[in-house]
Amino acid sequence: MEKEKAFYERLEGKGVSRRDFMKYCTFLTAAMGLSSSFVPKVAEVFAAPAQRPPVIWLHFGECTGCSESVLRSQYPYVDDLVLEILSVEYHETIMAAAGQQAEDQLHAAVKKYEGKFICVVEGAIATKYNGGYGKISGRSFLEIAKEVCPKAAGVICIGGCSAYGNIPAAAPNPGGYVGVGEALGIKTVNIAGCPPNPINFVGTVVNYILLGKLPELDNLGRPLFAYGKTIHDQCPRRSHFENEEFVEEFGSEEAALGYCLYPVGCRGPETYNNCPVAKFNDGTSWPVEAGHPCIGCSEPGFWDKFTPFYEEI
Ligand code: FSX
Ligand code: SF4
Ligand code: F3S
Repeated sequence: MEKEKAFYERLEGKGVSRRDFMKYCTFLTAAMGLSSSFVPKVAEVFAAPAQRPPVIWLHFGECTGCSESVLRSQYPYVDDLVLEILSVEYHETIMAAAGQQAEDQLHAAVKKYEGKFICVVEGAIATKYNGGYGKISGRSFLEIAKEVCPKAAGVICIGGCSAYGNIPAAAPNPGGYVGVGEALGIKTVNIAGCPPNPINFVGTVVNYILLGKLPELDNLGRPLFAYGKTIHDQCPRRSHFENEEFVEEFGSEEAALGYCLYPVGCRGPETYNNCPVAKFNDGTSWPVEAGHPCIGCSEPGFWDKFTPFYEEI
């Protein structure tokens, strides 16, 4: 009770009402594919966490857009919520320590929480030339990943780079960049997207805390609650050429189809993600709604597989 009271006071101090918070929990519960009866339990995970899993968050070859996406862009308070439910022991972008101090913190955290921590990885790993194309503090990404990941209770790849190689692995890829699973020969939970939707990461973590297990995954390691359907299956623009009323309104099937971005290279029919429902920036919009074709950012093989962009393939 005390914990919960202090939590709501902290939220209010940041200008977030209890109502806003419950709205967020309702949205998150639905996005996780759980029934509304779970809303109070989801709220409790944040307000009075029974446990806060320790997290070691590694950065390899990437743009840090994934951290930005989780920590800033959605609800203004989502960063605080992430920090409420997770005990982030190491995260290069947000930690105060630097240099040797940061290195020491990493080693100490791995030792202290061995077998218990969640390893969140952002970014791809260079595998050629002994991992020589990507190093931190004199050690290759490959060396660091080999040391840290096997000691974790589970590895969550946040973003397409750590999941499948993504942009760092785009041709000609001289460093031999690949995703973490491929580099280490391990199974990872893949929160795909470039960047992924923060709700898909938070939903995965809340699922782990609430139900004691990771969510069900597809054969590419992506949580089914978020990546179970294609963009096209959920796209409002689709209705324009499949709905008789729209066709009538537009005058012809061809004109109604003109509203769809397929002719300018939309990869929605082959891309699995929940963007049309989850949206970005506090539910403001998502690429196709903003007039830009989906470029397939949550699929393995992105970027190369979907270029040249803006052309029908
Ligand atoms: Fe990759 Fe994330 Fe794209 Fe960037 O760190 S998925 S380049 S948005 O930031 O890894
Ligand atoms: Fe499908 Fe893209 Fe057209 Fe939407 S815009 S209906 S996702 S092809
Ligand atoms: Fe990516 Fe397509 Fe969504 S480009 S952000 S999966 S609409």
